[in-house]
Amino acid sequence: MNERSNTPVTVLGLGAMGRAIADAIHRGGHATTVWNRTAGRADALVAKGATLAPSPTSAVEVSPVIVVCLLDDESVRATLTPLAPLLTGRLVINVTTVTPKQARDTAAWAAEHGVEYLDGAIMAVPEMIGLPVASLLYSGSRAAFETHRELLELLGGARWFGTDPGIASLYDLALLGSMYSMFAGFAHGAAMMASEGVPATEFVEMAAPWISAMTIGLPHHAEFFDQGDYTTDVQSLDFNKAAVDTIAEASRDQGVGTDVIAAVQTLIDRQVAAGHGKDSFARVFEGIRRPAPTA
Ligand code: FVH
Repeated sequence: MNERSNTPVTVLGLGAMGRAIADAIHRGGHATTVWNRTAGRADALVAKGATLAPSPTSAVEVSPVIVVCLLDDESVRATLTPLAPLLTGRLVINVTTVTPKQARDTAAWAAEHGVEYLDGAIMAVPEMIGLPVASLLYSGSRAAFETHRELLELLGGARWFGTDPGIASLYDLALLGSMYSMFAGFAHGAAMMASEGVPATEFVEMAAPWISAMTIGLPHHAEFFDQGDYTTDVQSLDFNKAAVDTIAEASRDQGVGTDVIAAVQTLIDRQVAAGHGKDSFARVFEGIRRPAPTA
């Protein structure tokens, strides 16, 4: 089931991402109406043929599909709440970064007002929007996803993760969480090398291929996590504890902060203290999934 390719679309929010989205939708042949709290951000889009609406009300009443790309959940709620009566019978696609709970709450609010709701998460920067390298995750209304798939694919790869409106956002934040930890690990390594005057631009030549090569182990870790059996005859927690403690000691010797590596030490130590030193390093997953109660 496909939408008509010329379905009018309204985009609320013209920050860097909202502008990229509106541009891709307009280039895709949809009559595109845009609104932004602060005037002036629509100029380039209007020059290309998009329509600037003077208010959120006039923006949403002209389109059956409303794409919301604002700063955060608070700005989404502040913008959508007064529009509720007008949104009834329309589809809201919210690609603002929110928590799973916020996505579910907005979906519940939408359902109360007869608004169809699709939550989206953008795994891309604005420059990637419209290219196959952009990946957008969706959850919520399956009918909306299938009906408007062509529209969604104007933005990049589109994948639907289920009717739970929070699951796309959970994937988004889990992926971002993995990424931030990886970048923090790289910053720690770069700080160690900087302590001896090695520039990060030199260190990265070793670090990037090393980190990339190590990702080959992720599926093996994933199997441990899913099975909950961490029995191993290689690279036990005891073995890794020695390595990680040595990294922490070397960091201190070099006058470098241990914040990042200390977090890894804490995770290992918790498992070792519970008697799991012979198990795989992958067992740290258990300490994250079920954190120790705080005093
Ligand atoms: N830019 C990126 O690389 C990332 C990639 C991954 C996903 N994010 C998320 O996309 C949302 C929007 O991001 P953005 O890059 O467009 O953000 P800004 O350029 O800062 O624009 C923010 C827009 O939100 C408007 N806004 C803020 N507060 C309010 C409010 N209370 N009421 C109405 N609108 C509001 C702001 O308007 P203005 O400041 O121009 O008046 C911008 O239109 C975001 O969730 C990212 O996490 C992007």
